[in-house]
Order: sequence, then C-alpha cells, then structure tokens
Amino acid sequence: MTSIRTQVGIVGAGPAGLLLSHLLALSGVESVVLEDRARSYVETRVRAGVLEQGSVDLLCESGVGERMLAEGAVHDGVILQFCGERHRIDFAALTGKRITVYGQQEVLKDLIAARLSAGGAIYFEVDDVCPEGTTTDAPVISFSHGGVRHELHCDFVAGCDGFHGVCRAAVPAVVRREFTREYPFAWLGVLAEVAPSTDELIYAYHERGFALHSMRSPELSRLYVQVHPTEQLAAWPDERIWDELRHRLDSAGFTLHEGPLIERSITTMRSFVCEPMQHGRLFLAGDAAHVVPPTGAKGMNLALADVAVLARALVRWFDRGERDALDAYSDTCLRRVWRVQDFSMLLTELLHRLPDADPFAAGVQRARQRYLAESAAMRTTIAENYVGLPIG
Ligand code: FAS
Ligand code: PHB
Repeated sequence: MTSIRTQVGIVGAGPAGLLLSHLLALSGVESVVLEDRARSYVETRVRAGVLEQGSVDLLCESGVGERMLAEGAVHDGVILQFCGERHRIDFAALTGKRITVYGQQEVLKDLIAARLSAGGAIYFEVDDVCPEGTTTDAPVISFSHGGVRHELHCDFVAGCDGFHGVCRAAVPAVVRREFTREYPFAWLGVLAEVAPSTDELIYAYHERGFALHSMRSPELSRLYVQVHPTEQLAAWPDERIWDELRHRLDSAGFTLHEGPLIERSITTMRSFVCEPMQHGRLFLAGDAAHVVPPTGAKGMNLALADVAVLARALVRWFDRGERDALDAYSDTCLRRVWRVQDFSMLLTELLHRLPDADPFAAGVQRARQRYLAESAAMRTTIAENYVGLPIG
C-alpha cells in the first residue's frame, strides 16, 4: 500500500472532474483525479454536443477555450418542428446569447491536455475506488492502479464519477433524498460521416416519434431518433435508422443528407436529483448528483456549472479558511439543478411521441405546441433556458 497526499481528491475524469481540477490548479490548489476508464476511451466517448454561453465563457476565461473557439460552431438559434411545421427559436434576438456546438469529448481532450501540461495528476484505469472518512477532517480514497493499492489522503473529496459512480453512495441513505422520473422512451443516437443537412439543430416532433438533427463538424452529422426503452441496436439496421430520420425530419424543401454511420448507441432517459449534494467533506458534482434527459442539452453544462461553484468555494476555504460558500454549495447548485430539470422535462414532454395510454397529456402537448407557435413569450422562455442561466 502506498500513500499519496493532495488537497482535493477527485473521482471521475468527465467534464465535472477535469474542469474542477483545472480551476483549482489556477488558484494554486492541488488535486488528484482518479478515472476508471482508459484515457483513449474518455477522449473518444461520444456524448453531449452543445455548450451554453456560460460554459463557453467559463472555458475561455480559464484558458482552455482556444480550440473550441477555432473549431466549435456558434449558433444563433434552433428549430423546433411539429409534424413538419418549423418554428425557429432566435436566441440572439430573444436573449442576446448564443450556443456553441463542440463535442464533449473535445472539451475533455482540451482539459486533459491542459492538466497534463501543467503537471496535473490524473490516474487512468484505476480500480476499486473507495472514499472513506468523508465525515472526518482527513478523508482517504483508496484505489488500485497498475496492480498496486494506494491511499489518497486529502482535505476534501469531489464525487464527479457520474450516475453509476461510487461516491453518491458515500452519502448515508438516511441523509440522502433521491428524486427520479423515468421516461417511456430512449434515444438511439448515430454519428454519420456526412455534411449536416441543416445549419442549426432541428428538434422534430412527429407521430412516429421524436428526431433530432445535430452536428459535430462540417463533415460530421449527429442524429437521434426516439425509440422504446427496451430497443436493441440489432433491430436497427442503417436503412431503418435513415428511413425513420427521413420521415420524422421531413419538411417542405428539406433534404436529409445520408452517409456511413460510424457510431451508434441507445441512451435511456431519466430525470434524477440527489439531495443534498454534499456530506461532510464529500461534494457531489455533475451526473453523480443529477441527471437530465438530453433534450435540453443540459447534462454537461450543469456539470460545468456545479464545479465552477465548488471550485470558488474550495479556494475560499484554502485561501482564507472561510467555510460559508462550502456550506452553501448544495443549496446554491440545487436552485439551478431544479430549474434545469423543469426545462429539460418541458422540452422532453413537448417533443416526444407520448404513450397512447395518456390522451390528456397528448391534448396538453398539442396545446403547448400551438402556444409556442403563437407566443413570443413561450419562445423567449425556451430561448433563455436553452442558452443557459447565469452560473450561481
Ligand atoms: P461523466 O459521466 O461524464 O463522467 C464521470 C466519469 O467518472 C467517467 O469518465 C467515468 O468513467 C468515471 N467513473 C465512474 N465511476 C468511477 C469510479 N468508481 N472510479 C473512477 N472513475 C469512475 N448530455 C447532453 O447535454 N447532451 C447529450 O447528447 C448527452 N448524451 C449522452 C449520452 C450518454 C450515453 C450518456 C451516458 C450521457 C449523455 N449526456 C448528454 C449526459 C452527459 O453529457 C453528462 O451530463 C456529462 O457527461 C456529465 O458529466 P460528469 O458529471 O463529469 O459525468
Ligand atoms: C448533440 O449534438 O449530441 C445534442 C444536441 C442537443 C441535444 C442533445 C444532444 O439536446
């Protein structure tokens, strides 16, 4: 058993863990990041694609936004389409803000490069991570790496290990309150080697089900179709995927560009919140504490917002011994988390083909779609939530 010492032990090298480590380092606070996957897996896993204005500003102001500004695509709006009828949400006109389309794995590559070039400590392919003593002043995270067992002694533990990680369970069940909503559908997502068929994202409601046309670059399209949660990829040959996309995205004058599919995945959808997001010297951030359906493009952005709050609070403690911001961390983040849960659920219920078993919900859905088409106030509500609210 070897012993390692740092100030903040971070479990998970996703957007939350890597940005936290980077922000702490900028203020002279040491951290060690423990990641159970290989670096190559972390840097190639296809996930989120949209950055809020606040996330873009955060990455630029912390010195890791150069490639994002060069390669990301700035969008002034998105299109919501109901049975072929299109309605553009003009972010720039309604909010003065924009979004940037830049893959999550690109953000992670930039953060990993920044940490390693600054001499940061990231242990990839660790096993058996076990946070202990988080209610004492000297927590320890034990883990295995390269066949050797280690103890990471730290002042604080940041649980940035996602929904399936181990840190949330370190908050005692008697303390933890979990709120969950499952959805009766999932997303089948594909990456296609073909130029996007649209300049802006298209979210489409259709009787056959929801579809989303997004993108990753001028050569790469990212597309999704709503499927049943029990669907298997084997039942979805390329032709069936393109056929559904063609039908669901169909609109006057629109032609869907098709090409080779190079990545496929099915993602189930849930809304989840764990309260509180802290216990003793353990702080949860990102998907470890909350999950949103991807309809609102919020998962990664919420994770980045959490750690912006956590980094500021930890620096105040290390620099001045002030504990107030740390004590308020969970309440500060949960205000944003619940707002984003509301928006993500609204957009999900507005755009997905709902089960036939609930005709009342279908009636409300049609009324909301008509209201969005007629009301600048509704479009402004969608716009200000989509581009993101100020980070707390
Ligand atoms: P992450 O899950 O990204 O990172 C957690 C990290 O911890 C992972 O690298 C994991 O390997 C590691 N880890 C887990 N357990 C560990 C352990 N015991 N020890 C050490 N390391 C451990 N959001 C969107 O906005 N748009 C999307 O299109 C979208 N698509 C998604 C598709 C999929 C398949 C999934 C699962 C999520 C998707 N999301 C999307 C949500 C996603 O982007 C998350 O919100 C975002 O990754 C959250 O970041 P983190 O909180 O850092 O968690
Ligand atoms: C994506 O580009 O992967 C994406 C965009 C918007 C969403 C979800 C995913 O709401």
